[in-house]
Amino acid sequence: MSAPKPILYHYHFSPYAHKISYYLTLRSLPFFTVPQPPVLPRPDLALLGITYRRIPLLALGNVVYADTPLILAELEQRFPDGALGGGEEAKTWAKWSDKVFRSAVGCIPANAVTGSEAFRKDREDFQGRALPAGAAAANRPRALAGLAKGFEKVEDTLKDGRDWIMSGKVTLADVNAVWVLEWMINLQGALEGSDITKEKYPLTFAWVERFLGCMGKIARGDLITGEQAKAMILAEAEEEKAGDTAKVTPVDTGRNHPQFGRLVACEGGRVILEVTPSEESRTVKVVFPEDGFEVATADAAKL
Ligand SMILES: N[C@@H](CCC(=O)N[C@@H](CS)C(=O)NCC(=O)O)C(=O)O
Repeated sequence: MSAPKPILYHYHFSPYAHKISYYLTLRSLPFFTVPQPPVLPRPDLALLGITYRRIPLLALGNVVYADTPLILAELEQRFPDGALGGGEEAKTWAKWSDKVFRSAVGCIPANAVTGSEAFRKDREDFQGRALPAGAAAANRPRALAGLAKGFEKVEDTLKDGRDWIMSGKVTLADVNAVWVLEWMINLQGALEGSDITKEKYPLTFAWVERFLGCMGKIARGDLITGEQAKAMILAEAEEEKAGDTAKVTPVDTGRNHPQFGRLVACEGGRVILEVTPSEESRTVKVVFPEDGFEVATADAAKL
């Protein structure tokens, strides 16, 4: 049976979402895009009963997948012909880039789109802590030092002359590593005044360019509305399943926006919730990795 055409919920400047759009581009996999606002609320997701806030999300048939490593694993499995591979080493690079991302956020210049007061407030909710205006400048040297470590790691990996992280061909390791450095290189002002330059990290800058070159034009997907996406996703719904009410919460960011649903399975490193959107009898499944998420089950009343 052929896999359904993926539906990607994202906004164009989300670096995590780039991991997925770069992957889909490299694989030449056709997909739909439901553009999302960069801050809450996200009515297109509310239509599906999704309260988890992080972007990107990817739907395949009736199932919505959260968290980029899980999304990529699912795409590799569902579209095996030409899969990028990379195994455990690629997973290590995903964890590595999560860490570099935390430094990269501190290098976003104050005048970027993300510099507005509304954005700052939204991200306080996302981070679950105060982000006082002006604190970014004080934190910048530390953030740049963390980011430099990221560049050093890639420079060191490439020093034997290899073109790609795992040597001869592009794998998931490249996708998992490149998005965060590419974001910083191309975000105007992010590296300003730092010693993170082409001269200091020539192999890394060349690898980022090689990656962008081999992707060519980044695929944007066929635009659809949230209503159209909902219709496609619910058209595939199965009969409602029994299950305890559960709450799934990321351990790090976005903790104020857990996902509720009926717990239909928790196996193979995945947590599967079934969600009934309001005023609907049909359901949608939302899948999270166990890694990086807390699962609590109890009476609906107690959650
Ligand atoms: N571990 C998550 C992290 C995703 C993440 O942090 N995404 C950012 C956007 S780059 C986000 O959701 N920011 C808050 C928001 O857009 O609501 C993943 O791999 O999907």
